[in-house]
Amino acid sequence: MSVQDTNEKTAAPSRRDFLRFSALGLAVPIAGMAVSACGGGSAAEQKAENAGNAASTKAAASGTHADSDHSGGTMAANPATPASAAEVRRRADEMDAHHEKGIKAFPAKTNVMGNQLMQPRIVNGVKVFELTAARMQWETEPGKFVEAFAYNGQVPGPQIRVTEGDRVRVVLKNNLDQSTAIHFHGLLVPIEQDGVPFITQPPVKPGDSYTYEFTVPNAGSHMYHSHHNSAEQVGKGLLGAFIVAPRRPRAVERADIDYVMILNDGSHGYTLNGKGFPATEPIVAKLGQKVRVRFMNEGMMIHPMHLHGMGMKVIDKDGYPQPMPWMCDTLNVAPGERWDVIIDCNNPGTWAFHCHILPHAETPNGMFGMVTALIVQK
Ligand SMILES: [Cu+2]
Repeated sequence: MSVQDTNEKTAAPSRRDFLRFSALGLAVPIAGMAVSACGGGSAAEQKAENAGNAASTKAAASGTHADSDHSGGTMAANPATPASAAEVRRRADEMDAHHEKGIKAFPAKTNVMGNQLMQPRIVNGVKVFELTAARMQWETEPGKFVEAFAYNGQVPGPQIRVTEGDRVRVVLKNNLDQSTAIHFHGLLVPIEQDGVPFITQPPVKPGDSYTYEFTVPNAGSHMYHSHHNSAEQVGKGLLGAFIVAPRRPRAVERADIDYVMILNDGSHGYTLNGKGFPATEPIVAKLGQKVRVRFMNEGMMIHPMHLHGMGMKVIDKDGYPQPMPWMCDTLNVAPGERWDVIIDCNNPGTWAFHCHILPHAETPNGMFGMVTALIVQK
């Protein structure tokens, strides 16, 4: 998928409005104003402006605008002449109304949430998790459905939580129309349980099942995901959290709330736990509580996650304790990485919590994608 394709999906509202303005002739009045306001200008100036207007019109007609990557880069079309104060105010009000609508809708309801804690079946002391991979339509934000590959009808798949030393069995049923396999990302399992087709096992064909079983070797925030046609399969939702509690927790990891935040950026757009703002889930804590956030990046891009109002104490990287915990307010989470942080909720309020690559979080029409909030209640 090209950058332009991604942009058209995620930034559709702004593009639509751009086209709508054009359709209503609002781009033309800008051009008209430019000419009349510059009536006293030189012929050369007018010619330059007309060329600019022609470029804008051409961009509108082709459905693109020059700053299509939202980089803030230099080529965005600008009106040649300032609009009237009333027109500026009208446009500002219109833009602000879009922003306000998004904020007011948060947290917006969608039909199913992913990443739900899964209770295993216990069979002779073994914790058994059954995962069925199948296609479905997934609602990333109200009314926006995308083609998904999901485990047990959830994106991300069900959240697995076990303890170091547990015996675990994962039974994969493949109801997809392509082969698949599960890799346990971060778990130091024996080679035959590593889930990589043609390296450690045959692919699991459509209609077939495959059983993984191992004794959970290492604590930490790990993941499970497809390791077959993975750009498509993981991008479309075959992923989940595999959290291993240590036998002996450290004092530094004590927390009142333990929250998993899985980042993704495939064909579903920019998502936190399978949802885009305003359908993302706020984290709610009481003043004085400690929140552990386990960031996991299942996407293909880096996402610097930024929290307003409070710092984050980084305690673990990929399940490995940091020799010395350290503080930050923006934490870069690269593909495949897991970072565990502790937030001391000492500042009441509803704090924005978002990816700081701004085109992953906001368009001219308001916030979207990788945005949520940490709500600290008094
Ligand atoms: Cu991002």
